[in-house]
Amino acid sequence: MKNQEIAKILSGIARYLEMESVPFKPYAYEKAAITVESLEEDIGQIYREGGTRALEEIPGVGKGIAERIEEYLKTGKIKDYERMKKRLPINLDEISAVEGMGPRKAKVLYEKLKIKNLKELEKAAKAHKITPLFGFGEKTEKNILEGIEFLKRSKGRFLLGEILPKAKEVYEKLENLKEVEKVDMAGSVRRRKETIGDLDFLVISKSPSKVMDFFVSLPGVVKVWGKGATKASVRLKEGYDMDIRVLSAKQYGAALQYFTGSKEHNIALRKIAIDKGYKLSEYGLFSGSRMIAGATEEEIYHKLGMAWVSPEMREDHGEVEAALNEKLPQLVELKDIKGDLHVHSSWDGGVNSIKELAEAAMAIGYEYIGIADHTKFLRIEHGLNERQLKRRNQEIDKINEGFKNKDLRFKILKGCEANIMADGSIDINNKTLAELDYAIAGIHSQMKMSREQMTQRMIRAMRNPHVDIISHPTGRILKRREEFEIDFEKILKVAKEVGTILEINAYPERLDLNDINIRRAKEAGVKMIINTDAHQKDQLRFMEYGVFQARRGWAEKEDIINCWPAKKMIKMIK
Ligand code: DGT
Ligand code: CA
Ligand code: CA
Repeated sequence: MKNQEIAKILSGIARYLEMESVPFKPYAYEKAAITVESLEEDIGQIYREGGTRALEEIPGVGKGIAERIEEYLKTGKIKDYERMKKRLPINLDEISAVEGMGPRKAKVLYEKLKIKNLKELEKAAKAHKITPLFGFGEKTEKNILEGIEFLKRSKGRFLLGEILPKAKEVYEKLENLKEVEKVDMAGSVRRRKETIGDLDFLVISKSPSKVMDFFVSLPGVVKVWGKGATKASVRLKEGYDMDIRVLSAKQYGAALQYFTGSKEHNIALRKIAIDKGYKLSEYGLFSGSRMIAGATEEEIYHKLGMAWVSPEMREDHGEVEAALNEKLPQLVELKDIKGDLHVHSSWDGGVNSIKELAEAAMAIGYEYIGIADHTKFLRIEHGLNERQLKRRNQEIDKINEGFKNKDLRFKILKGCEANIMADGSIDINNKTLAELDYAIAGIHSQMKMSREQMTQRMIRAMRNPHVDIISHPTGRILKRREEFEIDFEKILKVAKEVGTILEINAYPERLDLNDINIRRAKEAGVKMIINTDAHQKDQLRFMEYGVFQARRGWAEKEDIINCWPAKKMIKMIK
């Protein structure tokens, strides 16, 4: 599949066009990149079967873009793009990864200071060479250095959302190998941690050497760190590593338990074993020299006097005590989700029409979908004003009417994702908010406020009786932007008091609330909702990442309002 490569190039072109200040086009390319990236079909296949015509059927792909995709599929490159890169040889991946550094700023920095990459940017910021430039104040220099520090801290870790699909591909290939009796992912990817250092696989096989040969010659392997009789480690072209171990069935459970981690969970478990006079290792649970468990994880946990613990909870955050005392939560599951209330339609520049989104939601088996278009403050996101919202609502009413006539129980809910202004007011008037089924409000600007100010800002928004849900409550973007400063305890207190629902945003870069905040909200009795923030229909499948995060935060069905019966949920948000 060339989808990812092509998406990357389209988004590269978008950034070059933005550097050149070409109007509208960057947006179109960016949008096409998002679509191609989350396309489930192989784009090469689409082209082979239907030519550029078929490519143009992909939402967001027009004639020009289709031709460029064709050029890439035929020749392996796009001439225009190569020219752009030659003219402005900037490592934009590096530079624009720094929060606040867009393509236009990168261009100024290249033209004035010949800055091409992160290293040169850091050097220039430290030497205060950026301040004297037009439009780059002293604060920018500080922000750049903070941004670079943040990047360094998250370096070498990959988003679960980008790496899990790849892990699944490898998993399937191993599973289909006839020498493989059983395969599992282990490590942080099995625990569904939001970022992943490397992938770990465990396999049962009687012919380990065959499995080793297969593993080190998987497509995309660019380096073999090591290859032994039963274990191997490789580097993939995308920059991450994968480890594999082959085991016998007898000790597979012990190895799976050990290599799933976390290390902290394992240490806690080993202590329980010692207290019982046993010894626990990756080879099994032993009483003296006699192995008393090892084939499955379940028997190991049971022999230790505890219930099996879901991998997402294995962080030594109290799960060991809970498992000993039969107090483990009934974690929420993907199949419990009945709908998604944070979806952007073509009204605010999203890719799909409301009808297409509704159909996609029905295909998943949802009972409802909530359209939460951006509102007017967010001009770059084509935010809607009061009048446009009204017109959009009419369209929704009409589609809903059609569903009713066809006896479909499915419903589209009228929402919005309004903007919380710096003073905590909402950018849409109360009258219009009252006409919606629900309103989400979120912070999208001015994130560098003091903790006190930010807390008051959020609280004021929550106290607006028309605001039902706060989207991505801490504003973080993984590997890019730290959470903003906020007194989360206070937020929880007010949320509990006025019944505000906090969002678990399932978008892979956000996953906001994070696991720890989810746990805190649950304990404070604050209700949450898992939403995808999809900007196109294929992104509705991001829901699973939100569910993983919710499980890592010990959330149960009753904590998550879109697991409730639809009627009860609607009553809650009205
Ligand atoms: P990652 O790869 O950084 O996202 O995180 P993990 O948890 O996948 O860590 P990794 O790949 O280094 O090791 C996989 C598991 O193996 C880890 O979760 C627990 C276990 N493990 C590795 N090293 C140690 C160790 O020194 N002590 C203990 N108790 N367990 C270890
Ligand atoms: Ca790992
Ligand atoms: Ca590893």
